Amino acid sequence: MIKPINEDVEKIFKEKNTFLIMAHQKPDGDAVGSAIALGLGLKQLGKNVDYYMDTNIEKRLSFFPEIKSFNQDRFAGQYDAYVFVDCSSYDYARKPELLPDGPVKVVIDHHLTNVGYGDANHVENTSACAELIYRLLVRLGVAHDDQIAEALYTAISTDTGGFQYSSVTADTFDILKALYEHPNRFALLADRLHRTKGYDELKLYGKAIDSLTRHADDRLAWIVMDEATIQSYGGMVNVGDDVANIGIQLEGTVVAATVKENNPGEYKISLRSAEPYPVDVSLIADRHGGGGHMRAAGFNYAGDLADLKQELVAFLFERKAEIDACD
Ligand SMILES: [Mn+2]
Repeated sequence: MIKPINEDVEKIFKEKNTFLIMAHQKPDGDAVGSAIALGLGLKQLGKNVDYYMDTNIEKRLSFFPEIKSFNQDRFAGQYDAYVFVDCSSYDYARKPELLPDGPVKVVIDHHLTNVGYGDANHVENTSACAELIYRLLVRLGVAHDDQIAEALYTAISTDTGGFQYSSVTADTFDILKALYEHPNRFALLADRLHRTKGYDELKLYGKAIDSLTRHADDRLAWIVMDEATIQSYGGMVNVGDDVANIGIQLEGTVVAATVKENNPGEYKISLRSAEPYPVDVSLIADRHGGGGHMRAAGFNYAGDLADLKQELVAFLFERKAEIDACD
């Protein structure tokens, strides 16, 4: 049984005709896949769609033909609605500098830190934003063609580490079941999304592992990829989202922090927390203006890395009793 979607949100997609779709900065698989699945679905219904999206997308996600139509502004000045997918806050959205008032703002997201910054919002704790997009498309009567199915698969697969995280539910698999009804290339997609890496990318992962240190009685795994290293192996385009999952593989780790220096002194911090420990890393991300979930969160940071490390160590020691009780 596929669950419904917020009625106000559904109504806007039924009644309006021209949409600008946006997502968070540095879009991941869920952001790209959700935006594309929604865009293609709306186009199938004869609606007009533009995307305003970062095009600096990881290589493994760059195969969607629809990416070529990002940032074309074909309907600029005529939008009925602005749509934000997979974007936990308005500040974190990648949006035109000037977003004229008038169009209704719709937010579809699965981050519980999302306060609902739209005029109509559907925020629900699903494994990926794409679960909500799937449900919306069903409500709108969109037939899931191969491209839409691949976009949804990509989104859910990347946000759940290949359907492994605790965020995965029976609902997730109901959706997958429907996607698998189509002739599919999901095995090939899974390979591309989770295994295949370029030479530079794989070497960069090696550098990330080299930089790994442990703190807080080995409860914190700390990885730093500095700008020079990233640049010498092909730049940020080679830093896949899953680099953030390296530290959490280390036995005994409760929190893994991965520091990526985008520009000198400017960092993107990715946090992960391990099962079964009751540690919510979105609390840390929230303090720094970012967002996310209990097990995966992120934020931008421009301060001293030693201070950040100390903050994480303190965060873990505050929870020491609860953590030790889980061993
Ligand atoms: Mn997501």
